[in-house]
Amino acid sequence: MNIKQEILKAFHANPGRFISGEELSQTCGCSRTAVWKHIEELRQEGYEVEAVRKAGYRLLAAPDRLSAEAVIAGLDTKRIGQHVLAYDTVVSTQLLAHEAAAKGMPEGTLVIAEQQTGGKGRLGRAWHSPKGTGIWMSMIVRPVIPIPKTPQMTLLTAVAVAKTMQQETGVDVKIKWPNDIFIGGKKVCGVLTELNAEADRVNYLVIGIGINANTAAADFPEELRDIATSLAIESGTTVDRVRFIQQFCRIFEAEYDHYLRHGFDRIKTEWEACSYTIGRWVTVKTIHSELEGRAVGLDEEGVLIIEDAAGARHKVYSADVNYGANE
Ligand code: BTX
Repeated sequence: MNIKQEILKAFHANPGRFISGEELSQTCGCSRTAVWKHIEELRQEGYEVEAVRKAGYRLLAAPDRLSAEAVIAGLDTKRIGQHVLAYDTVVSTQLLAHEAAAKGMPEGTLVIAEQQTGGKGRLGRAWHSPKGTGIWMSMIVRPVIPIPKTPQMTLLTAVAVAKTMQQETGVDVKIKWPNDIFIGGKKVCGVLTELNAEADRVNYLVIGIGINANTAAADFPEELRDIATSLAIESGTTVDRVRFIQQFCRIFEAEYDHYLRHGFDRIKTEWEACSYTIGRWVTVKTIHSELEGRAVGLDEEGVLIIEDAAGARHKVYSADVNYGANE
């Protein structure tokens, strides 16, 4: 048993309340001295724990650090987030999540880091991931769905992130097809879905989520200053990153379970409701061609439908979308 984990869980289950050393030692199945030793360790890690004779211990404040224990302690999900691999500095959480998935880590495993030195965007682009300000995480999922449906998981993830942002900060967010989340025309989050599959079977997906949570304007490099923003800049308050991840796990799991049972319909409706793309005049660039037209909606599979000037409808599976000058 991870004693520190159990102590934190007990604190979360009893917010603001003192828990006696005796009670903690029973919950954790260890001696009161061992409880005391692990509380000392938590203090070293930045947790503020008050100790009062006869009353016991109570948690006053947790550090702003993404540890596995902190994320798991307040989590009320069945599988999403129940396994967390937390790091300080990594090249990319995507790489580590692929390794973990290949070793058999279960569905819902999260790989999170305080900083990425080689954060990946789509098509070889880079994702700026400065230390301690963002949520840089990759999630392993193993949906039993046909391979052509896997892009729906990107749309599902974007809906879950958008809902979490709205719930936690109240800001009005929009999703740009397929994978970006915007606030007031600036990017606050990107989603990168990578697939590992055999001929006709999904082995697993690694869904990478990069969220500018508490990034200050000055933390963005020159080239991103006009196009990127953060939740803190837009809402004026610091985001509790641990709580945000826990809420995201809860919302994602509910959407995902519904999707696995009932299909894509609900995601389609929710996605369209907060879409930045639908109704706009766009230029769509695929590897093979370029197309201009109005984005009119998603089809029932999650494919973007563009209507060109002549009224012909085109299906777009994977592409970069740019907006017209007046859009
Ligand atoms: P994307 O290719 O749609 O977006 C990348 C583009 O976004 C860059 O070319 C740049 O213009 C801009 N950009 C880069 N960094 C930022 C930032 N911090 N905020 C706003 N705009 C930025 C989107 O790719 C998918 C990104 C996924 C990132 C996550 S983080 C955890 C996981 N690990 C990893 O290496 N990638 C994913």
